[in-house]
Amino acid sequence: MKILVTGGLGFIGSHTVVELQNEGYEVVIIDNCSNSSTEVLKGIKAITGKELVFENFDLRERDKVEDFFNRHTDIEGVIHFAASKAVGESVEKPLLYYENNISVLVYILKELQKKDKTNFIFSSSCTVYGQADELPITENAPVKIAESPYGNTKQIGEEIIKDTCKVQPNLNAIALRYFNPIGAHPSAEIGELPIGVPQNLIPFITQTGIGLRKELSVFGDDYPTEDGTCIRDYIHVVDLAKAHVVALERLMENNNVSNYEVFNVGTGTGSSVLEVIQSFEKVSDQKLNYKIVDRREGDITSAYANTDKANNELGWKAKSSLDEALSSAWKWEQKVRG
Ligand code: GDU
Repeated sequence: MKILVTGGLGFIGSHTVVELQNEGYEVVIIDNCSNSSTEVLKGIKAITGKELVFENFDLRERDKVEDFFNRHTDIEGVIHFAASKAVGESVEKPLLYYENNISVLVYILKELQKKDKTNFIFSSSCTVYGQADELPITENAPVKIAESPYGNTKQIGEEIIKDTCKVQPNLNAIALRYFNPIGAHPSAEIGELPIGVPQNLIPFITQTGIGLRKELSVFGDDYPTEDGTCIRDYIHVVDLAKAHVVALERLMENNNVSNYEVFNVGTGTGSSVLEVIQSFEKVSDQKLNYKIVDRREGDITSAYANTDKANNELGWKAKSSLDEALSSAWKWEQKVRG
């Protein structure tokens, strides 16, 4: 069975390609390498030993999207990762985000609606919940007004798919709302490669650990949490990748309750920034340089998932601990820069 993975050279995309190949799926990747490189193909091959098809083009070129689907009529499912994902950049360049994340989604769905039956998985985010009123967060928690164009594209993306599914019974879709993906493949053949100064916590920690950054700034210790730092649900990227494969199976087997469903994908456990630092210090056997600074604008206090729906209906559960995830991130950092 042939699956299209857009953005398949990216952080979550590449790990999902590995899990798909491990389960025997044939994979076609479309990626424009805007935030990745073809080196990732070597990493994937080193893990699975399997071939795949890679096409390097920009999905904003609509004629190329159309041409692609005309050439690959046997695609049975699409996992759509290709998107821009930096919150701050989205505030500076909103139209780039709306074009990359919304126009492209529409182009792909327009091709899929020509098919008799088609399965689609969308990368959504826990950002749609904003600061939820109740923790842990269930899928029924209200979607809050987006804090950034990036967050807005995830909300609008979900709405576009939901509205399309209503009138297109041939479209079978699942949106996965990711919490905070971290870590790397245990082989250290693939991992996260942020360009420039990392905005996210874990790559900043590992780059500080390896000596590339002087110290980590912890953004605020006066939040209403036990140790005063923000709480997030950090999920190992391999666990997250596996969630895509089981979601795809649910669509393929027609086990879905409705033709549009939403699932939280997290561990169900919240960890504070200081707990993450402690875990890193333990697995790397070294002290981390850090200082407490002011809060970062736009950060919410606490977000972690209620994962009952994914556990019960997808039969999926995150397996890796925070220590295991950080240990894999550290192994990857050492391989890349060591
Ligand atoms: N943090 C620091 N120092 C840093 C980086 C992060 O203290 O140098 C803290 C943040 O304040 C936050 C926690 O670490 O409390 C996690 O921050 P990340 O930037 O790693 O993750 P976020 O939860 O802020 O970001 C996630 C996704 C984004 C987007 C965002 C929406 O990674 O893609 O969806 O949620 O709010």
